[in-house]
Amino acid sequence: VLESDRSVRAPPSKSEIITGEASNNITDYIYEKIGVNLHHQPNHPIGIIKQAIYDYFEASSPGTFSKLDDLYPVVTTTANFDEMLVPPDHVSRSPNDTYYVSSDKVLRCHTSAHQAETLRKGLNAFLVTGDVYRRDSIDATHYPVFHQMEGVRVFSETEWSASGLDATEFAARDLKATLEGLAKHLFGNVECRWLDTYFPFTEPSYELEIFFNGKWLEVLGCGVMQQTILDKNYKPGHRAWAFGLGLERLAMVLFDVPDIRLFWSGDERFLSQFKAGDLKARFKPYSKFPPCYKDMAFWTSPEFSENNLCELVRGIGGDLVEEVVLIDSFTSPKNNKTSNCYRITYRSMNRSLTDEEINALQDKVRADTAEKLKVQLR
Ligand code: FA5
Ligand code: MG
Repeated sequence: VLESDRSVRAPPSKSEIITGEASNNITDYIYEKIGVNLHHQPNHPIGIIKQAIYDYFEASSPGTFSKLDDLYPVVTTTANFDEMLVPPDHVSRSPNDTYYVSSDKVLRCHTSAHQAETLRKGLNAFLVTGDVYRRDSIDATHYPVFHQMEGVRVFSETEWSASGLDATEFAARDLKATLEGLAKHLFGNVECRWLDTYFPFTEPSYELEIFFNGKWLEVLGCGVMQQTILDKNYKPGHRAWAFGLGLERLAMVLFDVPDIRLFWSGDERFLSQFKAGDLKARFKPYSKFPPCYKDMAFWTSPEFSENNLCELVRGIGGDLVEEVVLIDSFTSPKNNKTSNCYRITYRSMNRSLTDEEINALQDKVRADTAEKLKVQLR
């Protein structure tokens, strides 16, 4: 069976994902997220926002966009990287950033992994929604599993020549107008800004940020598709735009959700506040339980990486971990060694934690950090 023909409705067995191969870096914690498919739950904020975006595209260009939301999350490195022109030495290919099933298969790190194959099916406008996986930092707006929606629209020459613009300018303008329209549809008036950025698969490339809880929050990346992707997988003589939206980020802004872990909590006090079609709901926090802070200092090693530390802490503390943040770092003039101090915040979203259980978790974090990350605790 081709990975691309498999259904997400039949989740993989554990041995298919945690393969025991040398390149495999997938934890039980991550395996358990596969097949949950929050975007298939109509009354969940992720399902609601998906539908609201579908509604916007249906209203503004009826019948234009095909919708795919059950493509299997294990993809080849070819689909995830090569076909998207990600250079061989790009950081996103590193096992520090991406979950590898085997040396040539990954848990997709973006829905762009399906762009080329969907173009090859001959579709000229589509929305692909799915769960994506990344080794990343830990805080209120980052989670190792989240949901993206990819959008692609292909134009033919008759469309841009009628506008009097060149093809790239035409596509770029249509893209920005489309996404600004979407932001208006979802949020009414919010403070937004466009930033120029870089993606290997688009040129020019942009990011959209929204002002939320006192900070600029990145909600999407987009741009005019690299012509070689389109020529190779669709047909010559066309131009296209593409975008990738972070659904959790949009849902956080829309529904006023302060912590990304809430989407996964399964807590009725959270879930009962949302209903299919209701974009007016605003999350009312239920009692917040007290946080518990634990600091850990160590001499780093050349191989040390923050993502490895986050992965290790998540593997032990699961969703009790709210944040991992570097609070101090200095290099000793004597031996030129660098000491880092990380603060780990533990907090449950539905109960009080006891000192004993946190201490037990933190002891394990310390022991494993020393042993597996090969650093010297201070
Ligand atoms: C991408 O993934 C590109 N594939 C997007 C794209 C598609 C660009 C098509 C151009 C054309 P990026 O890594 O910036 O880009 O992620 C896109 C969005 O995913 C971010 O803007 C953010 O909303 C969301 N996101 C990224 N990392 C996390 C995370 N750890 N937790 C939650 N949301 C995240
Ligand atoms: Mg980005």
